[in-house]
Amino acid sequence: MNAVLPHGPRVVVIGAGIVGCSLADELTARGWTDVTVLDQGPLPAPGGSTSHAPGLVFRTGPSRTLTAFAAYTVEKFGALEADGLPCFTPVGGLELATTPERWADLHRKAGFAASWGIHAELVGPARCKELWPLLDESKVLGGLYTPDDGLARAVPACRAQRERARARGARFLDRHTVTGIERDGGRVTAVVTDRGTFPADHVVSAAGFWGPVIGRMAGVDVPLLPLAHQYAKTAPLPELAGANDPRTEASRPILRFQDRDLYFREHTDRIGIGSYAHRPLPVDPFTVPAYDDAKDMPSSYPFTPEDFAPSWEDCRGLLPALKDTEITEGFNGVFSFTPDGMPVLGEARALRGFWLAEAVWVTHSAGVAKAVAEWMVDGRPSLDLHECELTRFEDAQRSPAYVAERGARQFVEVYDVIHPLQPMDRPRPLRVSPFHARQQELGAVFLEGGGWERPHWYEANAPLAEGIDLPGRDAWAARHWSPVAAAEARATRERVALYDMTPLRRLEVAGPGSLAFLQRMTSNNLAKKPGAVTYTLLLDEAGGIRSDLTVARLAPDLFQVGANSPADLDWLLRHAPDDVHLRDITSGTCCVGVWGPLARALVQPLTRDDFSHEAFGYFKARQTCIGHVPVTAMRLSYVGELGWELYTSADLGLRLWDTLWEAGQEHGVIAAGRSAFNSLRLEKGYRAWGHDMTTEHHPHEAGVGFAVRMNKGDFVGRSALEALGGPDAPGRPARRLTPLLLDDPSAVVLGKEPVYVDGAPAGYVTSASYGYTLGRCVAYAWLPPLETGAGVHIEYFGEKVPATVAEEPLFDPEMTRIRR
Ligand code: FAD
Ligand code: THG
Repeated sequence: MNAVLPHGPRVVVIGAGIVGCSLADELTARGWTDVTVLDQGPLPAPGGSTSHAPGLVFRTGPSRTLTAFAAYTVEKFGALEADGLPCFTPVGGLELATTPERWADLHRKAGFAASWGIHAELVGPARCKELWPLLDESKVLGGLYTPDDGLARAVPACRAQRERARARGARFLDRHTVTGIERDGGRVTAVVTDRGTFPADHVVSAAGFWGPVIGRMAGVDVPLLPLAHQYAKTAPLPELAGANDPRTEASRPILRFQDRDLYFREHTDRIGIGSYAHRPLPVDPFTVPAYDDAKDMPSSYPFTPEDFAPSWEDCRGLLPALKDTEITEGFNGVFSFTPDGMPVLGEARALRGFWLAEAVWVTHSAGVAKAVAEWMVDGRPSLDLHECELTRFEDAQRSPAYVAERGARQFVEVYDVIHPLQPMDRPRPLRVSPFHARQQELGAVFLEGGGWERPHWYEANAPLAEGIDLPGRDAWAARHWSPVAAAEARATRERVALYDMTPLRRLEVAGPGSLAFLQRMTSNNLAKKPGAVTYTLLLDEAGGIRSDLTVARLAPDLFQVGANSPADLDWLLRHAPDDVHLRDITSGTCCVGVWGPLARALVQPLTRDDFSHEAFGYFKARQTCIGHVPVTAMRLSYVGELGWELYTSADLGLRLWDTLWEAGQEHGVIAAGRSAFNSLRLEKGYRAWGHDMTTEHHPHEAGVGFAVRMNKGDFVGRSALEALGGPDAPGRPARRLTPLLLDDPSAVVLGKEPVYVDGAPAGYVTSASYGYTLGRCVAYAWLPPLETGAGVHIEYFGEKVPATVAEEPLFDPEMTRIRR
């Protein structure tokens, strides 16, 4: 019986694991109380991954969003009680280093902790031993101790949240198997089960690794791969007799031995061991047995001791007390892996009202539930979710083969030390530009992004690097980097270079409603003559930056949009009226950026159109021919040099490249890669969306207020910006995206490092690169407002690197190099 009359739309949540229960709590707390949670299994432990999760919560990692999710889980479960005990036990967390590489990485991780506001300490072997007396400390170089991490009691946390949600009107129906999703006109209308149909305005699939099965019912691809992971328990250890209260089970920190893909926790007088060291054990979610047919639980497969054997030796090496005991129970438990290791959240565009909250660890569950509830109830989450949104995947990243290969790879790499630029090695190559063969001939070193092969530098340019005097780099910063990038940057500033801009997302917006639509969706004024290009922002209703775009008006009713991620297309499609036709033209087209002081000398002889500054101004576009190739030429440059982006269809791409290459020989043209590109754009102060700014930031504090025209008429986000007033609106922390120059010309940072002001952490680096023209490393950081010239410190692998607040743009403030 419902205690209160339900309010809000009818919500059906599929799955009563930690995500479904947390979501019911968060939705009902926000006044949406007509919530029905269905599960095929019996409560309280319906048989999904949550039913046997050991509940380790380590909060710190490279993703600020995941850390924020986890921090909320700790805070919430810590205050939530079941059986008179909190649902989170702060035993602390200890990550061990047994190799110099890991020890260095823990220093980097301590930096993430400081950046995201997590208390962490690097500790020596003696302190590790004190924290975990069973350790053989001679194996250990040191550890990262996070005193506020610990153990979530997942099943009790489910119960406590169910009780709260129930008191507010939610109902939980176990033993209801969902068999279909009903829809009408692109919206969900009901959820069908073996025991009746449940009408719904919103349906959330919180079905864990069954996500693809529910997704198929809804016609939505859910890009996750279920994999089994081994968890085992030892026999009782005499060393732990009486050490722990059987109700909380543990008092020593949760322990990670990542060099051997292992983690540990106490279960009163036994030790639980999780291993990622074994071969990937994928599970087909479509063939998982029903609850009553499963031997134990549907998410639990029989333990395979042969897979555990090498790990057991590693355990005994680290914890010698285990030499006198054995494994008494174990299982292969199933949970979800995605191609990039991140959750899959959000509403499917093709089926409105159908939401996903999948591939979520217990660690992140409460934070995810809060974000999804905000998204559903308020229309937007307060946290930047771009790394987690369903819409982040390219079409080519949705195939079952891709999801299987990358998902399995995520399992293998889960504890590896991963460099921020390190690409996955398979499946590659997947997407290549038409210039790929030429790039290979030039010795391109490719990294991968969005499925594309992207040259980072070209070994053919190595001779150009010989005369350049560059400071040395530490081994980490030197990975996926080459001094050749400096030569490519210099050639761009001094002569001319070709950049493959094909992966830059391009959208075509056509039809009679196009202008009105783009005016409403973006912040700058686009009501200009055909031939104009405008830098503009996609804002959300709260004035947060969803993306930054270039919009070229090619004809009165035809626009080409330079965008950032697949989410941009999704966002625009959601809002597009019937008289606007929107499509992504990236795959069928290509783009070369021709940039540098000699760009005009290179291009002009290839076209009959006048490419002079007077005839073809800055931020203008026109259709012309380069030799035999019809192109759309746009005069703009993310690297801050004279030049054009030249677009054509994919079939003509190679011809375009060859034409430019040949004509460029007399000007010393080179091909240049993304490493130089990123350096040049940072010198120029151009923001990279997703790194430097997201929906959490508004244009003024991000330094792109110039792209907002408040007086052009209404647009999405306008009223929110008006309400905010200036950059330092009351109720928001005053902060600026701040340009920093490192004082020591030989110092480098890479991004996400903490920044200290007056000795205390005050913000974090968003992106950074050596500025080869400036002779200093450039770093952008979110910081409280500071005077130009103020001194700060950036922490890099535990070292405090001095840096100074600089004046933007750092390079060519008069724009003499571009506007000429
Ligand atoms: P689930 O708990 O799987 O819930 C989904 C529910 O959907 C299930 O109850 C299922 O019955 C129901 N369902 C599915 N299909 C249907 C249908 N058709 N109709 C009705 N109901 C349906 N995470 C951590 O953070 N820390 C850890 O230490 C940790 N250790 C782990 C150890 C092991 C061995 C395993 C397997 C996982 C571990 N995880 C850990 C991961 C964590 O358990 C999961 O990510 C998390 O529990 C997923 O929660 P969920 O609510 O999304 O899914
Ligand atoms: N090229 C094209 N589209 C793009 C990008 C691009 N869209 C996505 C992303 N990159 C957008 N980012 C920028 C950032 C800065 C500039 C262009 C694209 C830029 N800004 C000038 C400035 O700030 O001085 C001009 C601004 C203005 O005149 O309004 O050039 O690389 N096609």
